[in-house]
This record gives sequence, C-alpha cells and structure tokens, in this order.
Amino acid sequence: MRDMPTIISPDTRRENRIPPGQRLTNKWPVLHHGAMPDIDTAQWTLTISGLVEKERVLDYEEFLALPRVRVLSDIHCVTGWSRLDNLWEGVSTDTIKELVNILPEARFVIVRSQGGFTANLALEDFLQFDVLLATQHNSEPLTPDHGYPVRLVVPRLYFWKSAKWVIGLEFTATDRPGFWESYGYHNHGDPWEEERYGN
Ligand SMILES: Nc1nc2c(c(=O)[nH]1)N[C@H]1C(S)=C(S)[C@@H](COP(=O)(O)O)O[C@H]1N2
Ligand SMILES: [Mo]
Repeated sequence: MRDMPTIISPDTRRENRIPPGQRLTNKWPVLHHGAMPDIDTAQWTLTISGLVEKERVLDYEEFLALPRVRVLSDIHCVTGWSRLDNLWEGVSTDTIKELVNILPEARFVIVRSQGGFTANLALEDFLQFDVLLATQHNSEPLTPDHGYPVRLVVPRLYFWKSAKWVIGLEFTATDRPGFWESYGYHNHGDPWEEERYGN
C-alpha cells in the first residue's frame, strides 16, 4: 500500500534491548487465560464507547478501511521472555482517537476481548505513537492463537497489556483494573522498571 508509514518503537533503538530479568527467545510463545475464541470476521465488531463524542461500532470491513501503519517493536512478557524485531501492521490508536473524539474527561481506556478478558491503560499510554490495533505480524495475518482478527499492541509495556481478540474500547474517567491487574499484576507494567506485580 502506498504511504504506509513505518513507526519505530523507541525501545528498539536502545543499546541494550533486553530489560532486567528478561531473556531472549526467537520463538513466539502463546499465552492467554481460558479458551481461545474462534472469531468469524463476518460477525466481528469493534465497539468504541464511553467518554467519546461519537460512539462507534465498526464492522470488519469498516475497520480495514481505516488508515494503516506499520510498527517495529520488541515484546517483553512478564513471565520472562523477550522477542525482538516484530513488525506489526494495523490501525494506530491515534486514528481511533480522531474517529470518535475522545472527551477531555477521559483518562483511561478499558480494552475488552472476546471471551471476557480486559486490560486497563492510562490514556497517555494508549495514545503513544507506537500503539496500534494490529491485524498482521511480520507480514502475515495474525493466527487465531495470537489474537486474530485484531489485537492491541502496546510496545512499551509488558505484553499482557496487549489484549488479543479485541472487540471493545471504553474510555473512562476512573481506572478499573483489568483481568491480570486484578490478579496482582502491576497496574502500569513498564518492563524497564520491572513493574511486574503489585502497584
Ligand atoms: N484476550 C486476551 N489477551 C491477552 C491475554 C489473555 O489472557 N486474553 N494474555 C496476555 C498475556 S499475559 C500475554 S503474555 C500476551 C501473549 O500474547 P501471545 O500469545 O500472542 O504471545 O497476550 C496478552 N493478551
Ligand atoms: Mo503474559
């Protein structure tokens, strides 16, 4: 596609790219709680709700018609593995912001997955320029176990914030712990600060 920008996540430019307590893997492990949902894109929708000027429910075709970006990023899973140089393709969260006009009262976003999983993010983390709703990884469509058809990718936080099988984004004024956060994972999750557990 013409004019698709490639965004370089800043952490990929660090001299040492492996955060404390992490080790490198070249594989891509699959990790999630519960059963893997089987999503038919003919039924899939993305609901953008809460503190926005215009709530939107996008079907798959409408989602694919949004402007697209590529992002190069590293993955850091809180269980200890890191995987470098992942090339994602999808829709920037900045495009989502333009689409719905997030209200000034909004300070958090609750990301909802098919199957009930949620992840909470501060709005400033969600709107970093390297965050996207991805449909492709290394030029291939996401596989079902890695979040097909659409997953969030938040390159600068531990990978549990990167919800797979995303179906909803709810903008809120107050924070609500997501799934792993309510089981004791850190609310923020910066791998360079080792924000693994607790607050
Ligand atoms: N819907 C959903 N998304 C999820 C999870 C989950 O349990 N459900 N687990 C998170 C965790 S803990 C990790 S480490 C990554 C793993 O993504 P991967 O299986 O593509 O490596 O997905 C995150 N996204
Ligand atoms: Mo994880």
